[in-house]
Amino acid sequence: MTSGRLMVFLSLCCLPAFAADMYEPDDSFETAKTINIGETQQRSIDPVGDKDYIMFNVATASYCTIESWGAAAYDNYMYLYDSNRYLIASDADSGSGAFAMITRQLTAGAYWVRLEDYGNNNTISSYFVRIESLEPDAYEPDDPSNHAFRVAVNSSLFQQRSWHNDLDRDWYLFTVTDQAGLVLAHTSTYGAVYTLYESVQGTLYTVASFYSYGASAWSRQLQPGTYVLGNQPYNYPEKYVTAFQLWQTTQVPLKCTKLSFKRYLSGKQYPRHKWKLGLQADNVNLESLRGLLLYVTIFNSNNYTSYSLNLPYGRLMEYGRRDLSLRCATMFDVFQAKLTKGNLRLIERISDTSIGGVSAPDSVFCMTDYKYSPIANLTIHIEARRAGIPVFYGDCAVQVRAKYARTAITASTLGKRR
Ligand SMILES: [Ca+2]
Ligand SMILES: [Ca+2]
Ligand SMILES: [Ca+2]
Ligand SMILES: [Ca+2]
Repeated sequence: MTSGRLMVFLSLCCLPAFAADMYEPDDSFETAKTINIGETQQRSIDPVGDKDYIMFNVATASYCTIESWGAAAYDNYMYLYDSNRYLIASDADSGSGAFAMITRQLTAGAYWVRLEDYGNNNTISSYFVRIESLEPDAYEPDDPSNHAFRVAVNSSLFQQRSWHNDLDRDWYLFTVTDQAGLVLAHTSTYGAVYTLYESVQGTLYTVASFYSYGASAWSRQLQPGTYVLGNQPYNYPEKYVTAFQLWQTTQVPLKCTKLSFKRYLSGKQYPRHKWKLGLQADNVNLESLRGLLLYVTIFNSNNYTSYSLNLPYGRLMEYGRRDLSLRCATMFDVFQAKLTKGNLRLIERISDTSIGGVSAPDSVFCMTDYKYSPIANLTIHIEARRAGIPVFYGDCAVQVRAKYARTAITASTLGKRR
């Protein structure tokens, strides 16, 4: 005891430039000072031969990292002891520079760390030590049988989670009653393995596996059923972020509210054409359209021709912040989706005068044969996809009449439509 005090005294009086080690005396298990998980302590190894014992408690079995760091000139050594004070790990240089760091899965209990100069022949005027532990995430326990996180259909979720130890597996459960799509995004440092199972009367059958490195996304189309999704660390326990979208493909009632086409022939080397398409789908929420691609096919059953259009030509729709509409303008067209009285309305206008631009749907309007079959019976199919997987679809039929004039061929919908 006397010598310990003397050392502190010497340290204070002879090396005033350096902060005293406020945790001294701590040269034995008995005199070790406590460090909390997540706490950083500044210490010193002084005089030569000083040992710093630090005690910490692990509340739940978890992956712990004891890290030390300091000026590059220094070199230390670390020992880790368990509750019985048995040495379970030691390290020289796994931390920054020549500083020691130990990462290890620890069961609940008390532990001791001993830090000293490498070789015990120098002082370390200042160094830092910190203990981090991967805590169980907020969704634990989540074993697959009765605690898995239930994912609602037609929803998205974002979770910050962890595998707090080697054995932790995190689980999700969901039931789909129709064709459905699952899109999963995972972000972590060391990677993940996801396994999708179908649960049939409590037995899990593997459907697919997905390996994530860093940040990855994965999508899968699902048949009706109950599914369990489990993940585990690919390399090491760590914190991670997972995001899901799960939706069922739904059929929506679809109306064609406007369909007109005009092709100008005169005075132009290349034909100019304009057309408008208005589609109205009931019970489609504008919010649900974010990030979707819309595919529209128009089929003429008179001459078996079809015209396909990807709205808005492969670009994701973007929110118009001012008027609550989704809008996309390209070089050739303007596309809009508007929410009107709870319904989706799609409006597309093309005014194409370019060479090699967007091709006009001449054929489906029966233009080549307008004299003999001026009425075209069209079927319009719309499909909204996210990550290539259909979210909803709708079909409607419409008749158009083709007209001819000296300068133009036009087509318009027959009869009054809403
Ligand atoms: Ca010390
Ligand atoms: Ca000490
Ligand atoms: Ca977990
Ligand atoms: Ca878990």
